[in-house]
Amino acid sequence: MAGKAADLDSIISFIKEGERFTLLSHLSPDGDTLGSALALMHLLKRLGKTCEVICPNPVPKIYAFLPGSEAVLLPEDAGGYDRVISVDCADTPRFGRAIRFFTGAQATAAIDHHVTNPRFAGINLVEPEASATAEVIFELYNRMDMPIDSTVAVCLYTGIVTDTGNLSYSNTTPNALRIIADFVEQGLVDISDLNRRIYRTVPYAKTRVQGFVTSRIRLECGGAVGIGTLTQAQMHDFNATNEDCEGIVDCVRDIDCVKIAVFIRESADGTYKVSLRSKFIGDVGRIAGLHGGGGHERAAGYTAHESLSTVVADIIAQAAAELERAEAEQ
Ligand SMILES: [Mn+2]
Repeated sequence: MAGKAADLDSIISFIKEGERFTLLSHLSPDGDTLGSALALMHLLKRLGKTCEVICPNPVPKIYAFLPGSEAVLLPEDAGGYDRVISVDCADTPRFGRAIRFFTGAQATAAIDHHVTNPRFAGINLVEPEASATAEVIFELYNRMDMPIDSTVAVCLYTGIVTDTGNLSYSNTTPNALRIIADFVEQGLVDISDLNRRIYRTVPYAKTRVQGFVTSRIRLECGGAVGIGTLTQAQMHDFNATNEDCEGIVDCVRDIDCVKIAVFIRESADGTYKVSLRSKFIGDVGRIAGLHGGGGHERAAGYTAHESLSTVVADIIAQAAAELERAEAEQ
């Protein structure tokens, strides 16, 4: 049997053999980890299983429309069951303070699509060729002959579109498009309604803080490196939450001359969260790796403990060196 089918069947046995499950979503939850975990929760409940979804952070307001999102628990409100399935988590630090549920479980499984996933669970269904974990959950439904209704389709659709930049990034596979096409054909999702909820429902504070950062972007290396910064004091001025700062790095990336985009945001504890993007050239995962961070060629990040001016100087030097290295390699 092909590896993928065997891994799917291992997860199916894992599900059939258990009665109570804890599903874990990752830190700073996105549409894929939440949509996938909720779609899996609906599957387990239909099989008559007991199931809880735990996320180390509250569900972002923007994802409150996901069917079942009100059931997602913070670690302190959860009991923890004997079987744990992690969803869309590339490694165990992604569990944050929910890690005790994983380490304390009797049996563990992981469903994911990150190529860097070290297969940390007892049973691992990791498909790097899938656009999103939601695509893997879709395969699970199919292999179990479980019908997909509108509730599940909305969860899976959200996972796929949010991980593919609304079906526009290079990880947008024909399979992802086929899944969405089938959902539309069967009348299971209303694309314009979901597009409005996911992409055109922006808090006032987010729009303003984004404008503040983008109006002060600094270009370095002849414009090839773009840098935006935001301190806690500035965030307070705009009443902006961490959630409101999502996506600012993409605005930097989209500037025509920029090859490597950087967004540096101060965290409440005084450290700096550095988000990196590249387009066409330059491996930002390599830069993040120098700082103990993670990610891949086009999107990565790390936490810095130095002063803002040092963090800025370091990243300019490293982005320039990375562009030089990548250009020499071409
Ligand atoms: Mn994902």
